[in-house]
Amino acid sequence: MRITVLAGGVGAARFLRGLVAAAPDAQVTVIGNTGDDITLHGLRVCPDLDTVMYTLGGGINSGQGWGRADESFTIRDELAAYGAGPAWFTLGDRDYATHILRTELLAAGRPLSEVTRVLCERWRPGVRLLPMTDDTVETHVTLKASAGHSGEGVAPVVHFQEWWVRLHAAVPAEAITPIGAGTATPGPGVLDAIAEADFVLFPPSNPVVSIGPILAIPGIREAAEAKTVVGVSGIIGGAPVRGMADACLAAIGVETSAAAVAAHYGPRLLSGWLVDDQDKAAADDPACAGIAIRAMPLYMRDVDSTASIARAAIELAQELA
Ligand code: FO1
Repeated sequence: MRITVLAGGVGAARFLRGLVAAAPDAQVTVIGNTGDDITLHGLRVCPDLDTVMYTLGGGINSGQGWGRADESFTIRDELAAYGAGPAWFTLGDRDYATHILRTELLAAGRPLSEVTRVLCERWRPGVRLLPMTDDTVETHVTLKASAGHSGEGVAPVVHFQEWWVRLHAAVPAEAITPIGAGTATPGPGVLDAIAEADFVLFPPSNPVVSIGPILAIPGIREAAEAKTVVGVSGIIGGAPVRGMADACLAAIGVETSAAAVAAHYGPRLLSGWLVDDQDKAAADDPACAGIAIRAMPLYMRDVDSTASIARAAIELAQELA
């Protein structure tokens, strides 16, 4: 069975652990979001690719969902001693090795897809991890010009990571834009992975900043629309399970509810949608017409409960295919 998953963020990585447990014989291809990528101290950091690679490869700091386990922070502290920021984005010593090697290979002219394959040779995540594109895409956030701003100054734009990590998405966003997505080309193997899949899954990732940038790459949404796509809601009872998807959804004028996110993806793209029991009313919501809704416990408490969710997604996809 060939399954292709569009993934970004901690929720996706945790879902993937359950998916590989539920379908150990499946060939799983993960199309990873690179809109979160940032260059710090001259090093290219790819949070959503690394979270999948570390989580499935056994190196993740599982409490945080990002970064390495058993970390130390000597480099961070030494840089801070020089006053070399940003202090708000923590990179551990072990994690630095990934960014150093990635940057070295990129500087030698190797595309991100090839660099990711090289890094995965060490981690053996058990899935094929493909960047959504080898082109540079960075999500930037236009902050609402607060009443306190003097004059007509242009609303400041910050890198997604600054909005997410330093500002905790607490400053309302006017717009969230995957810069470069519109002119980017799907990475090697991406369109084939979608076309050749038995079905496509959307894990409980942030629909705006994790799945959104992937779908914004010309050709990817269209390729997925031709397939059976089943998604798992990351919103339960009107709130994101983790992260701050509510702040992102507000930025695009979408209500923070399981039904609203399904409607946001739309019935042309989404064939099925798993919601938590608390949100089973979505099945009767006219906004979700054309999307098969199934309700079940959606909290990913551990690998077993996550595997149950993954199994339900597979079964729904097979039913709809
Ligand atoms: N998230 C934080 O809240 N604080 C951090 O200092 C931080 C550092 C960091 C370093 C490497 C990495 O791969 C991820 C990191 N993250 C941090 C998480 C990151 O902001 C998110 O995982 C994604 O970009 C959003 O899904």
